Amino acid sequence: MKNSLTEELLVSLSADKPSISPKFFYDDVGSHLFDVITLLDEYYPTRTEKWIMNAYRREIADAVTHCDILVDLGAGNCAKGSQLFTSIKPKQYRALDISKEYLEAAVADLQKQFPQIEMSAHAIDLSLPLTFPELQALRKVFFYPGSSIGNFDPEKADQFFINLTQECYGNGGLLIGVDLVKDTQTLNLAYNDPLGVTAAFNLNALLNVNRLIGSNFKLQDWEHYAFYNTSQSRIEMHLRARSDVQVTLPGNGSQDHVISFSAGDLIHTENSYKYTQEHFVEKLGRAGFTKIQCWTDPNKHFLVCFANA
Ligand code: AVI
Repeated sequence: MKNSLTEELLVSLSADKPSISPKFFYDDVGSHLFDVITLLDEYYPTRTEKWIMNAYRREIADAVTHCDILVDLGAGNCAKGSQLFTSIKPKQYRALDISKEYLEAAVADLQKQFPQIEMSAHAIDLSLPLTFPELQALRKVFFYPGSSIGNFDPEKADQFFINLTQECYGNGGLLIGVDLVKDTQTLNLAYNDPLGVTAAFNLNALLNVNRLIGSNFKLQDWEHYAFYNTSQSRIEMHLRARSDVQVTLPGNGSQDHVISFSAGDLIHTENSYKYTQEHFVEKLGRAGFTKIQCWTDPNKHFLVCFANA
């Protein structure tokens, strides 16, 4: 595990455009920091999605019709998934996330409140194909809220949707939330909050990498840098070197690897794509989803869709 992670990070950090995968954000500290981000005034997606889910609760439940199992992709603290329990009434709830300890604690809590729903928690890497042969006979509703789909490159998002339509076997669908294209100022502020929580979330990836592979990133050498790239319709998050920096990645038995960065060099940590409603619906349709129903807020800042497979 340690060796393959070291190898992965050595390749990504030594590339022409150095990067650290966003999956490294979500250790225990990072997961909690993300929860705090969702409470910030500047970070509108979470509360706007919640507003849509509440305002259109009945319509959404009608669109979903029947649900044998709610498969919560990227469940986090399970707060969003559990809010659907009373309206769509799943018989089973399967929570998936990258951060296992965090997820298990959340599901254990929830199970006490909803003993009638059969629940399980599973750690997964959503960048890999999903397969649920044991759920084939059930009507599955995949739930992917929070615009996490925006963190996939558009081609990867297409693959992800195709994977989900196949896993539904014609019986089920996808309930998904996605952030919409809007004015640049609102977007930039959402990823540059004055309290510095997003900066801490971004920098924490370095601490997580240090812990996982024994590298020696120092927080004081790096700063948070995020901006909206209009031509790509995406927020880009980077860590920018404050000075010339050398980082050592342990060689695990062989020689250590030293990577040099100059002041101003960037490590790309995340893209967060923003879509127009038309483009997003077209994307779902291309992947094989049908009867796509959409709901949005009065400012058209965020979009929720239910797409039948
Ligand atoms: C998880 N994901 C949808 C968040 C986003 O908005 O792309 C991650 C995030 N990064 C910085 N702030 C929030």
